[in-house]
Amino acid sequence: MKVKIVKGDITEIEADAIVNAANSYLEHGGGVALAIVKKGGYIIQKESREYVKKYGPVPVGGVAVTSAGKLKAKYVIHAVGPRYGLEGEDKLEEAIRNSIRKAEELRLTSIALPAISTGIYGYPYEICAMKMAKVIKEEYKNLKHLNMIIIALYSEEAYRIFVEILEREL
Ligand code: AR6
Repeated sequence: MKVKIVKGDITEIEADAIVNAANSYLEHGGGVALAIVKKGGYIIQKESREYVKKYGPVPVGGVAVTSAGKLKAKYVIHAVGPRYGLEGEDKLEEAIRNSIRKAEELRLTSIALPAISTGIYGYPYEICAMKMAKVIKEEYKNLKHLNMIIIALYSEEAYRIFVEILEREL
């Protein structure tokens, strides 16, 4: 199992699945979510609405899968992170864990994750990085298909904090 930390735009990454930092209604209005729909195409928003219509809103900590439209990835795994101050860190851990488990369930070999909840939802990068490290340490033994986890950080600051924490914790 390889863990790669990269600085840049997650929509450019070649991985079987990319994870979106979504809200429960899968309305992709800002941040990574908007970037994914802009580049992948409206099909991602359309399938997201169909999902919510069929199954209801995705709970905080939960995930939903759509196709990836024009992106290089095969799937988008929409993970609903918690809002800082409103929903707890346990939900951030759950969102990360469910993303990785879903990719494994789909028999994918690679997944790219953004720093879920650290933009519009306000979580500090440190908490997200610690949760990523914890989940990876706990899950990697159970992974048969997934052999590459890419963490994509948009800002220099996020990149620096994630490298420091993951190098220490993994
Ligand atoms: N590639 C990688 N990381 C990115 C990109 C990108 N293209 N764009 C932003 N980031 P956010 P959240 C970073 O706000 O906090 C949306 O409206 C960003 O710097 O996308 O979970 C959804 O629809 C930050 O570190 O997600 C929800 O309503 C991280 O990605 C809500 O925002 C996450 O920021 C979710 O908020």
